[in-house]
Amino acid sequence: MRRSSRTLALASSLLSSVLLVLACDAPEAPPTPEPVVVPEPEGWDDGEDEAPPDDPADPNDPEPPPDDRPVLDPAPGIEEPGVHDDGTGCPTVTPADALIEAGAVTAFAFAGTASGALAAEFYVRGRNEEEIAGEIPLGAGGSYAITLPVFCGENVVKRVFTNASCATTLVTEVVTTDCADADLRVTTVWDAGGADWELHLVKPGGALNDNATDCTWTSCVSTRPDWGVAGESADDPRKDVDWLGSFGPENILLDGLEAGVYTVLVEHWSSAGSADSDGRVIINVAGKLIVIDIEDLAPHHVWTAARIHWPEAIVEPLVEVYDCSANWSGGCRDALP
Ligand SMILES: [Ca+2]
Ligand SMILES: [Ca+2]
Ligand SMILES: [Ca+2]
Repeated sequence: MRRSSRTLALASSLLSSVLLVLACDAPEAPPTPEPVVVPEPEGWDDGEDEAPPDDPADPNDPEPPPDDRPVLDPAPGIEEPGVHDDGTGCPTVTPADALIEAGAVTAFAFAGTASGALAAEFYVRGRNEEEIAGEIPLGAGGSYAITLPVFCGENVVKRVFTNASCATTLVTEVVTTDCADADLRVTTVWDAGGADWELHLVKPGGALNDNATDCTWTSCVSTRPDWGVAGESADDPRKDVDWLGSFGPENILLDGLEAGVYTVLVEHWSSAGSADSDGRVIINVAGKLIVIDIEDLAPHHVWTAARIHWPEAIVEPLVEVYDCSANWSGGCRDALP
């Protein structure tokens, strides 16, 4: 007690000295003007008062993605091939391939087990910054099997397996050979409620479900329509990943486009699907990445997702939903687009 009283007395004396010095040294301050109060006009709210101030630039922030590119990577910054655990009680991933020499393919079947995982996502990035992403459905015990489009040359493939306490990222370098960098890749992914979405790429002047001008399951999986130069196959489209259940993905690639306007459409094919099924179309064209969200696509409805103008490589995202249930027979038979 005695000690603290002395300390207080000393502090008080020091404070007085400091105040005295400050008072002596301070220049004569001008009188503080009365603040002018401007009344708020009644009933007027331009919303500016609530706007948060702009954050000052932080020099430690990473560079923003160029051109407002959408972010698809579920594990940004994790690039080293191998398994990366972030958390505790992490899923056990087998096999954990760091490198896959896939050969002369445009798609690859990935399969394995992520024991202890409750959800999973994939991400593929090509050497020209092409990107796709989506969900990996997990079976019993965390087993999975999914065919993913891969790009020409070296790919970074990420599989991210999560549970309540951990995210495990498996990064795999996947190399394809004897390939060409396709001018255009169109990919669609959807959710558990979607029962067999169907991706279509219609050439300039073409029509939905016309086998000569629409690249889809009837025309473009085991055969190819002859687009571009007649008799030349390198400029024909290909649906290299087709899927009949939930989630997808489906993928169409085309190299050597004709001048004109291509149309991307998605049908919700099976009547067993949910009316509130969601998904997206991902377009990689001429170095651009365009992501178009699709919401509540009911069975036997058609979503016109984009028009692609070539050679300008301009993509027009669209929200055009068409109810084709009155004229559905192995696909929509009405005249679209
Ligand atoms: Ca399908
Ligand atoms: Ca051709
Ligand atoms: Ca929905």
